[in-house]
Amino acid sequence: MSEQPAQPARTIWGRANSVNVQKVLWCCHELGLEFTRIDAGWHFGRNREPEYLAMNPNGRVPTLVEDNFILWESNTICRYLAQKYGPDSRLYPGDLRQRAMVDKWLDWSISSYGPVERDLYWGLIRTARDERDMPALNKIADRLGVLWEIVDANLSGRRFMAGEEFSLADICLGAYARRWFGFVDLEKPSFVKLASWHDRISRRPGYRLHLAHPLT
Ligand SMILES: N[C@@H](CCC(=O)N[C@@H](CS)C(=O)NCC(=O)O)C(=O)O
Repeated sequence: MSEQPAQPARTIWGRANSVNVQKVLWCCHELGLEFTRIDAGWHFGRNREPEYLAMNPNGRVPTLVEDNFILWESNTICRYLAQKYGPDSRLYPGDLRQRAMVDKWLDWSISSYGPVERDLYWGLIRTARDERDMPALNKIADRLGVLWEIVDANLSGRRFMAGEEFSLADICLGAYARRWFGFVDLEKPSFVKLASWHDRISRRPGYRLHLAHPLT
């Protein structure tokens, strides 16, 4: 009987309501990886302390620690985990063109989508109702609608973002999609293919465990 190689001691630093932490938690679930999570960031603090800054000089979450190996940047962490522990290349394909299709959405989500969404998330979810600037928030929702239209078009004839197989592209964009579909009180365009993709990925146990809880 072949023995499974021992898993390293794995710690993920970061609060569970951070979109960037959620991607990594979901990725671990898809790969069957165990971890200990330590709350850090925002009201939990810790991320400006010297010990944390020595691991991650950005003072941001998440940070992954495996034995003495330390890694930050959520999409990089997901890529690392998928390559190291997903030998069948399920989440991050070995074929370079297939892989590039995944990378494209990882980069797009963090460079084009995330920076626009941030102000909406804070202004809507983390601001008291009577202090919300709804006209400004609806303007951001319009900009995000234009971006989701690109995603919707990409899903034409594809079950998942990079083709027929679920991949890191679905995790990294799916974490943002969960928030988009959870936003209420906004004028949002609706997209059929986007909604059915989100429905498909939201049935995965990793999504249910790490993303389905209320937006906070
Ligand atoms: N590009 C970085 C961004 C990390 C980031 O900005 N994380 C946010 C949470 S989503 C954070 O650390 N905010 C400060 C805090 O929580 O105190 C990544 O993807 O890991």
